[in-house]
Amino acid sequence: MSDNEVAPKRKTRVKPKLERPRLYKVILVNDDYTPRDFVVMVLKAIFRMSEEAGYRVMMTAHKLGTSVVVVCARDIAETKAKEATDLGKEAGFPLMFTTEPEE
Ligand code: TYC
Repeated sequence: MSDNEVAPKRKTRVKPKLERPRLYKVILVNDDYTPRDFVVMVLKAIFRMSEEAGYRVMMTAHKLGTSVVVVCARDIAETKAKEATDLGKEAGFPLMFTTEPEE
């Protein structure tokens, strides 16, 4: 385009559509071996839960099989799930935290 030409005006607006990033659930999975106190300790240490909140989440997983611990950004969910699972592994327990996208 030479200097004295004018760029044609757009007829439609270009609006960049930024999808909101999906949130992820960290899920605590029950097992028959990890002591209850240890599960609560991990919930307090990794997820900054109070004793009461940790106990409630632990008992929900104990009774129902799984319990949602927290909902957050994917990278944080995956990092925390791994840190928490690793604490169990280091202590010789099969404690498991998984992640899944929220609906
Ligand atoms: N079921 C375990 C027990 O009876 C306790 C436990 C609860 C383990 C929740 C894991 O995600 C869990 N010792």
